[in-house]
Amino acid sequence: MKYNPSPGIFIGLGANLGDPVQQLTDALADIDSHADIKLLERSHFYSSAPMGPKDQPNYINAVCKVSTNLLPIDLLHVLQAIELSHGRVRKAERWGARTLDLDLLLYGNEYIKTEELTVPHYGMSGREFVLVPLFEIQPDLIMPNNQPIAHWIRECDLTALTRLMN
Ligand code: A4P
Ligand code: MG
Repeated sequence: MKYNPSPGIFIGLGANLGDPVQQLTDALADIDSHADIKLLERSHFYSSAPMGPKDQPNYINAVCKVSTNLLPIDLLHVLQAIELSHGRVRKAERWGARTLDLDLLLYGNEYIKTEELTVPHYGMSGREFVLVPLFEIQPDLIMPNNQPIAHWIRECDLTALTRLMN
């Protein structure tokens, strides 16, 4: 079933170590400068309270929309290479602090479930720091469960989310 009216490809960006605004800015430039990826749109940056362990700094989050002829798994590998080039160290702790996290949120209308890749991203519909920037760039999005994104935004607690000037 089709859930995404404009079959875009959306990537979630997050960081809470080092200089998060700079890392997100650099990651967007890296995404756009890749030969097979074109950056179409990006949201504002948002400051958000950490989900998961609370003894970590606030995050900076954003979402971007791209076009690419890469297959989803190849796009994931490009995103992981960009994470590593920005000093990302994968740790055992779930939801711990990181210099850069790039999640493939949606790839058109595709459903993918392999050991390496789940699309739509499993956590996107419950996270205000994903939904609000996604809404900013695609307000007519119908989420994978067939409800408009506006419905999910209404359910969110937005008190710990602040839009930045960037
Ligand atoms: N993977 C499967 N599907 C995907 C996908 N759609 N996109 C696999 C990206 N990766 C995907 O990811 C673990 C594995 O997920 C990868 O090897 C990949 O094959 P990871 O980035 O190494 O680990 P992670 O990010 O620590 O785990 P997880 O569970 O994905 O964490 P989340 O969900 O990304 O959450 N609080 C705020 N305010 N803002 C945040 O951005 N982020 C997290 C991390 C915690 N708290 C946060 C935020
Ligand atoms: Mg991740």
